[in-house]
Amino acid sequence: AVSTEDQKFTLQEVLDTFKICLSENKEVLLEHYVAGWRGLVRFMNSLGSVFSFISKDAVSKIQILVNLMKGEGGANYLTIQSMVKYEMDNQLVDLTKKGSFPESGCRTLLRLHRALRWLELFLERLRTSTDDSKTSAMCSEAYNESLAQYHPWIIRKAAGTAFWYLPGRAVFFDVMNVGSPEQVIHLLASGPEQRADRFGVAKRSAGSGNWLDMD
Ligand code: 1Q0
Repeated sequence: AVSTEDQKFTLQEVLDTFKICLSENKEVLLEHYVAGWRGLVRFMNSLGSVFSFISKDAVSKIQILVNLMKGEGGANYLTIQSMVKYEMDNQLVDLTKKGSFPESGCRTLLRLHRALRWLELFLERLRTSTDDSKTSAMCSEAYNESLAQYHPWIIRKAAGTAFWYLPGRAVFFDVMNVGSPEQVIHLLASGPEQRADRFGVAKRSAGSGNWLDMD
C-alpha cells in the first residue's frame, strides 16, 4: 500500500533534528542544523503563499550553508565551531566593512539563528496562549523582540503585513501534527527554559552581551 507518511511532518521530528545537532563535546553539527531548518521551511510553506518571501530568504540562506558544506573547504564546515574558526582564521568574514564576504557561513548562520530566536519566542507565546489569543499579535510581539531589531523598516512593514494573514491558533496546533492541543502544549513545555538550563546557557536578555547582536 502507498503510504502517506512521507508527506506527514511533525514538530516533534523538527525538534528532534535540532536536538541531535549537539555533539558529545557540545559542538553544533551543521548537517543537522540545516536539516532542522529544512523542516521549518516545510511548515512555513504549508501556511500559505503569503509567507513565501520569508521562506525564500530562509531557503537561500540554507543553500549558502549547504554550498559551503559541499564545497572545496567543506571539511571545515562540519560544526559551527569549526566553521567559525576556519572563516576567522582565513579572514573570510566581514568584520569591519561590509561587502567582501556577503555569503560567509558566520554571517548567514547568524541571520538564521536570529530567526530561531523569533521562533522560540513565538512558540512560547503559543504555548501559554488561550483560545481567544491572536496569532498575529503573538507573532509580531515575538518579531519586535527579536528579528525586527535587525531589519530595515521596509522589511518590518512587509513582515507586519504578512502577519495579518497568519492562520489562527487552531491551525498552528493542527499543522504541527503532534496530536491534541494538550499534547502540543506538553511538547512545547519541554522548551527553552529547560534547554537553556541543561546546556548551561545564561538566560538571554534583550540588548547587551548577546552574540545575536553582532553584525
Ligand atoms: C509563519 C510565519 C513566519 C513568520 C516569520 C517571522 C519573521 C519575519 C521575517 C521577515 C523577513 C523576511 C525577508 C528577508 C529578510 C532579510 O533581509 C533578512 C536579512 O538577510 P540579509 O541577507 O538581507 O542581511 N533575513 C533574515 O533575517 C532571515 C529571516 C529568515 C526568516 C525565517 C523565518 C523563520 C520561520 C520559522 C518557521 C516557521 C514555522 C512556523 C510554524 C511553527 C509551527 C510548527
